[in-house]
Amino acid sequence: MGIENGVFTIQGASQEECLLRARELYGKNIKVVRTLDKKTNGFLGFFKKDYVELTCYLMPDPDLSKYAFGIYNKNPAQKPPEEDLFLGEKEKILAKSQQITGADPKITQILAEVKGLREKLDEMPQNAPEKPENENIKRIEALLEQNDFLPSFRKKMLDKLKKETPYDTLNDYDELEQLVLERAGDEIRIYSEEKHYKFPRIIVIVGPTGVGKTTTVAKLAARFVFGADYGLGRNFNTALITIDQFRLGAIEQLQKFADTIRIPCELARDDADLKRTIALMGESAEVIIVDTVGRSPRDGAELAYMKKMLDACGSKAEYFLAMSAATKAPDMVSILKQFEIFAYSSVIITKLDETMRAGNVISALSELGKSIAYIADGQGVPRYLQKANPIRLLINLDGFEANRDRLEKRFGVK
Ligand SMILES: Nc1nc2c(ncn2[C@@H]2O[C@H](COP(=O)(O)OP(=O)(O)OP(=O)(O)O)[C@@H](O)[C@H]2O)c(=O)[nH]1
Ligand SMILES: [Mg+2]
Repeated sequence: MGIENGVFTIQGASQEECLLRARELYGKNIKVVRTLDKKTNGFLGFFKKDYVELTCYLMPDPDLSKYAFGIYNKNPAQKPPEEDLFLGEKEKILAKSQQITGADPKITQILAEVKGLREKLDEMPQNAPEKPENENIKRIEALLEQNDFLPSFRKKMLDKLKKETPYDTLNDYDELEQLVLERAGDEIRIYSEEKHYKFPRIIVIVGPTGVGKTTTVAKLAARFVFGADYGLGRNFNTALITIDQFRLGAIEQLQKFADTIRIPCELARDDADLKRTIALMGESAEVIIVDTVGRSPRDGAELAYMKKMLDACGSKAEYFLAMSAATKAPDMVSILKQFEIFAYSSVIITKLDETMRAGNVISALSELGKSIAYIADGQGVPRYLQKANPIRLLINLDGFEANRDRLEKRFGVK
């Protein structure tokens, strides 16, 4: 047993024993190239014994000097550089392999493949930079950020685009832009109103301070009062209640509007008052809309207090959360969560006219799986309130050139 050009044979009772011995002698970096089961001749057939012979070669090791063989530990100063060592060793092994493997063409083939792989590796540029991001994807990424889409939404959208978009399309910016709009549109859930309500229908508008709740109550009321003109089939007897006795001029603001369109409007001061007013109004009104006090989403105690009072509206009451489109996406997420105590059916987005972004609305609603029922985009009553549709939000995305025909075909709304 000796080593020649990095190749050696070793014998033992089993393969494990051979490997153990080989490692003791030459370290870990050995590769078995052949295993042979051998038999001794014995004496007239007696004392015949099986043993195993391994043919191995030494893989290059930067610290070969520690092993007790041949050339490498002669003079450490002359130790060849690691790369030369490897290449020299490889040549020798390949040469040797031709002798060893004369009987085993498989090993020659494997070694040739290893050589080929090594050559390919050598050809690859060292420290190759990461594959550059497609320029169009970068543009889209910047636009999504500019439109205040939540980071999680942006990542989801971009991963999907990169994964599912054919290479040609990735290079076609206009097409890519439409795909992004369509996919963003797919994330928008529209609230579908029930067709048959048991009257009186009670609608309660909740939301943070100053988002336009009272204005929205007025706009909604006008839609029902002039229902025939707004595609509701007919006009509805409508009445208003406000529970806002705190804000200066709150009741006057609503009362003035109610007088203009000649519908009743009452202030309810506590839960008993609210219950009684609803019962009274319900005798003639088909729709009762309740305006509430603006509450900070951070004020959990106030929200809980208002919830307790609003319970007087009964279990049939439908709640809508009014939220300004000018709210930052993370704040929208926390508002959507904090107002969940009202179990709101859907969301009304107000003041869309005040912003050229809609990524916050689309992504925050999508993140929490909430739908959108109405969009308000102006101070005028009742003109600036419309049933929500994805296109209204998509065309509000800054920097995107929406192909309206295509969006209308996809989302089926004019
Ligand atoms: N630009 C724009 N302004 C709106 C819209 N809706 C309401 N406003 C304005 O927002 C301001 C506040 O509206 P309100 O309806 O009083 O808001 P609120 O939520 O009832 O306020 P609080 O009761 O104080 O919490 C008013 O100046 C409205 O004219 C809208 O869709 N677009
Ligand atoms: Mg108000």
